[in-house]
Amino acid sequence: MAYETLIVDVEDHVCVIKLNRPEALNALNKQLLEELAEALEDSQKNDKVRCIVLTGSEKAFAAGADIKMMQEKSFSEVFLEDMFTSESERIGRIRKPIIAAVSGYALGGGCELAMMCDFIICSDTAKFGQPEINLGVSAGLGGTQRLTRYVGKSKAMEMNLTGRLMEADEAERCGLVSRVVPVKKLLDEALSAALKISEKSMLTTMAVKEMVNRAHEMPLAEGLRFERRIFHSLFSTEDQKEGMAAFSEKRDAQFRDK
Ligand code: DAK
Repeated sequence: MAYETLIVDVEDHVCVIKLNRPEALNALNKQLLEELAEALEDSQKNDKVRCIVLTGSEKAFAAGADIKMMQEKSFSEVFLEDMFTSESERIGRIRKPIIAAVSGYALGGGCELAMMCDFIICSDTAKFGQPEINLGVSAGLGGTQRLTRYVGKSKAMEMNLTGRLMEADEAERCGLVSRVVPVKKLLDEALSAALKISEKSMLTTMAVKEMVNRAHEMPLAEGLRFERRIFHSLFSTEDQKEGMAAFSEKRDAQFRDK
């Protein structure tokens, strides 16, 4: 499938999706988000793909939603068209793991898109922020909600109220990103994490993604019960037998997603 705003490449069980609107620092518009939702759904259906890496350019992962596209819109237009709702919900329904590889600006909707992924590896040049307040609006794709859960109220409030950008080292310190790597190694590091994930049982991988995400959605007691029940159910899989046999026999496991 050919896209105008994305470059998509599948190799070694990993689908790399590169946002590709360089003239606008990968600003997110309807076309880009629709194409992204479609590319992710294709990856979900494609048995060859076991992990997805979402990335941008060295200068910008994405500098936010497209301001020029939004500038003249009225309340009734954005409300009635329910701007970005279906695209973001489609992205949120992907069950395979998605790693965001972020270099340069991840601002507004760009920061929110990175936070929709399962974890973020960023380069030492990355800058995160929710500067919508400077435009007279607020975040609208999770910048007041997910960011608060990632970094706590104080930093999220400061970033949303002042528009201050956060550099990579601060993002790592406060848990927004899992790791910071040199900019030239960003894609290699993200691919190597993706390849590691690709070697696991897809059943377990998808279950674990769902379990960790529940931590944000459920009270602790419910989350722990959910985790325990899924853990129990994984004993019904051939992959559990294979993984534990491989350990005992001192060999690599050959998972079959069964
Ligand atoms: N939208 C449109 N164009 C953008 C853009 C953006 N967000 N960011 C950059 N560009 C364009 C610039 O206009 C420029 O285009 P030309 O002038 O060359 O035609 C080109 O990209 C290069 O940008 P600059 O010349 O500005 O590059 P600099 O290196 O000087 O500065 C910068 C880089 C990232 C600091 C600067 O471009 C900047 O401040 N950009 C805007 C950042 C921003 O405010 N982002 C938040 C956008 S608002 C919604 C949910 C969420 C949202 C909306 C709706 N719903 C649920 C409905 C999200 C809103 C946002 O993200």
